[in-house]
Amino acid sequence: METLKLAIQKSGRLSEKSLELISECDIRLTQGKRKLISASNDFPLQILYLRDDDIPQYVADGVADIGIVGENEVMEKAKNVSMVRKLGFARCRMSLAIPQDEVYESVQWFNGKRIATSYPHILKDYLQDKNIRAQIEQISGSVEIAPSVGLADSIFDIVSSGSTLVGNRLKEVELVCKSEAVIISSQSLSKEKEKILDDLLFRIDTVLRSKGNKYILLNAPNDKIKEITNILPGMKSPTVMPLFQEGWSSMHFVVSEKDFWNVVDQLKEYGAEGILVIPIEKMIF
Ligand code: PRT
Ligand code: ZN
Repeated sequence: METLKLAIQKSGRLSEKSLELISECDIRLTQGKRKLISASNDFPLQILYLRDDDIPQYVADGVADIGIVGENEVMEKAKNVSMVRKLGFARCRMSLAIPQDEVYESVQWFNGKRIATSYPHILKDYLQDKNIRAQIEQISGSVEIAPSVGLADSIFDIVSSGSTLVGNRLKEVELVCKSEAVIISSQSLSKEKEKILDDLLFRIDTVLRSKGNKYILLNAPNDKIKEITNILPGMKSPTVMPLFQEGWSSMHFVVSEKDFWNVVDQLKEYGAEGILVIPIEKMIF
């Protein structure tokens, strides 16, 4: 029996969520002694702990079969790997930023300027696309201090809350691309490994689907059941059960997180009572 090798980040922003996802798929890991590798007794999966920058290469070379990594690393390394799932965590954007007191009108500002970054390939493609000639200064960390120490005029880096930029008196002027954690896969998996990957993706999909949804239980006056059903987006038919108290029923249904507050406000207007909101562990279709 073959084992699928999954590379995840050893320690950093992606590590905890990557392990959490595996655990939510009900795959329990036996810890490797020095935490370089761990395996599972209940699913044919082995975990390799690596630096995130190395994951695309390891997957492209087949040392790992699949990996969880930021799209930014995949785009930068442009390896022969397939992106098989977006995972919805570690969301960030990749942006150009310049000193706060600079006047900025258009991307033409960057003509003839020096831009510090750890992502030279993504930046080069972007500049080429915009017809900008600039000098790329590749540095591996603390990109945001480059302008203040005179190493560059501007930076191209990952932005999340924006507070790092503000702390370094920089302003974000162009959003180049967005990124989130993704699963990448080698393009030459054996039939057996493909099957394991399909099984894993099936579990991951049920987890991801459930994350976006809530299960709602409530009591409603019978004469409002129709109205309540009409405000539930995409809901064909909620479960309705009579309560002991005459004229009232219990309704059960699933609602997506994005519609949730909107729906709750309307439910109250229709006289719904005892509204219970329950997280869903898995959703299987
Ligand atoms: O050691 P290893 O090489 O494995 O880790 P690393 O230090 O290279 O990566 P790590 O753990 O910092 O980030 C891993 C991945 O998380 C990145 O490749 C992105 O896909 C994603 N991610 C999400 C981020 C951020 N958000 C983020 N905010 N990666 C880095 N940052 C940094 C950014 O570089 C900047 O310095 O945080 C700062 C900006 O944050 P704000 O909130 O101040 O805007
Ligand atoms: Zn890294």
